[in-house]
Amino acid sequence: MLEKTKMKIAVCALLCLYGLASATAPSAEEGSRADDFRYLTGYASPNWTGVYYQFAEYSPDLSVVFLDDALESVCGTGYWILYDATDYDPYATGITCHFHGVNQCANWDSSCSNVASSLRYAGSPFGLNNDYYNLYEGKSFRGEEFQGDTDAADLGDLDLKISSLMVTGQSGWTFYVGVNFSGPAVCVYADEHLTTDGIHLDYARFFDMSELGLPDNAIRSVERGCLSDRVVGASPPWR
Ligand SMILES: *[C@@H]1O[C@H](CO)[C@@H](O)[C@H](O)[C@H]1NC(C)=O
Ligand SMILES: *[C@@H]1O[C@H](CO)[C@@H](O)[C@H](O)[C@H]1NC(C)=O
Ligand SMILES: [Ca+2]
Ligand SMILES: [Ca+2]
Repeated sequence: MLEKTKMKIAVCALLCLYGLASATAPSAEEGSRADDFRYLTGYASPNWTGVYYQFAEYSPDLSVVFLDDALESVCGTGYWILYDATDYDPYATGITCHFHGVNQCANWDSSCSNVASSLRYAGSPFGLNNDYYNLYEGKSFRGEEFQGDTDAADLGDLDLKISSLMVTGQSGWTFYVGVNFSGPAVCVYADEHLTTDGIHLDYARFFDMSELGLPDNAIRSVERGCLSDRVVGASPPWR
């Protein structure tokens, strides 16, 4: 159970695709330093009340914990994506619901309240702000993923299928439209930088490939580092 009195409740950490959820009142309580454990506690009522479950891993079907279409508020750390359908909603095209923060709480707005049927995080399974990339088959981070923290000369089953992506941490990543690190490419650095009590979360997200200036379903390889003249975001230090 979360120790809510120690939780720094900051400004809105929830974001639906094109709208902010209602922000919570800032709390004056400044607790002890939290660790950088990634979690999302989902609550069945507003203001982080009611039945709840603390997620730490991918959850493709919220009915397993009796919270299908039930979440109205959340508290958490990390970047979490919630989907209307199970299995990360591979076929839909509407909104996905997003939480990003470090020990923050927020209420879902009406477009995301009582909607989520699956959820997962973006970023490294090994550490909150480790260098990592997540490539998604669908727009808005839907469907199957190709993810990693090392070079990938090809994307296996997701070759020529990538339609959205996220990077996390401090490294730049270069995404190529050719296999084996060939062809036109774009380098991406995190361009959003969150900090609470000295815990950092750096990320960049692209809901579709046009935001990166690449064609849809074109990425074929990934290399660590910034190896293209086309750069999105700026290299660290950021703070
Ligand atoms: C949530 O908390 C706010 C601020 O304390 C309060 O105004 C609001 O009525 C609460 N909402 C519910 C549904 O309890
Ligand atoms: C990629 O590189 C590997 C190793 O050099 C090579 O075997 C493979 O044929 C290359 N693939 C393409 C499509 O060029
Ligand atoms: Ca649903
Ligand atoms: Ca695709």
